[in-house]
Amino acid sequence: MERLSTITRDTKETQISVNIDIDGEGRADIDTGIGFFDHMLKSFTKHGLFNLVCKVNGDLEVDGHHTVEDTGIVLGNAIKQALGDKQGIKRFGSFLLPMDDALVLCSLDLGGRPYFNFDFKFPTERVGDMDTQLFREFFQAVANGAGMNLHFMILSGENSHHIAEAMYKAFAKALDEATTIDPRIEGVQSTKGML
Ligand SMILES: [Mn+2]
Repeated sequence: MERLSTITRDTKETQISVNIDIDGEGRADIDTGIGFFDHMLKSFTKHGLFNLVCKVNGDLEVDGHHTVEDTGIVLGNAIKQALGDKQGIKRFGSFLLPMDDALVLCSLDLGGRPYFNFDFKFPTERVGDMDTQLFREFFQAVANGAGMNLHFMILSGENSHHIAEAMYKAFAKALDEATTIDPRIEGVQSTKGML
C-alpha cells in the first residue's frame, strides 16, 4: 500500500503545498524561500529515504517565523495523513547522530499524543539566512501536526550549522525507523489496539 499524502494550506501569511512519500528514495524538491531551511529539509528527505515536495510562499518581508512554523504544521499533518491507521509500523524510533562537533539524540513515538522536549540555546542567533530560534518552532509544529512525541537532546556541539543539521538528520533516521513496517506486528503496535 502506498503511504503518501498531499496537503495544501493557504493563509494570509503563508501558502504551502507539501507532498510526502514515506517509502521514497530521498528525492527532494524544496523551495521555502529560506536557503538554510531548504538545506535542512533536503537533508531530512535524503537521510529518511522519503520523497518530499515542499513549496512555500511565506511573508518573509516580516521574518521567517510564519514560513517555518507553518511548514512544520503542514509537514506534520502530511506525515500523519500518509501513515493512515499506522497498521504494522514500529511506532518508536531513536537515533544518535554525530556531525563533526555535534552529537544529537532524537527519540520519537508516533503514538498520537503530541509532546515536544527540547531545551537548548544555539551558540549563534542565526545560521545563514535562518534565525536559530526557528528550529524549536519548526519541530514543535511538526510534533503537534503529526501527533508525535518528539524529544531532542543536544549532547555536544559548538557550531550552529552542524547542530541544526544533525537535528534534521537524527529526526529523519528516527522517523524512518518508526515508520518502518515490521511483518511481525499484527494490527497496530499498541495494547489499546489503536494509535
Ligand atoms: Mn550543511
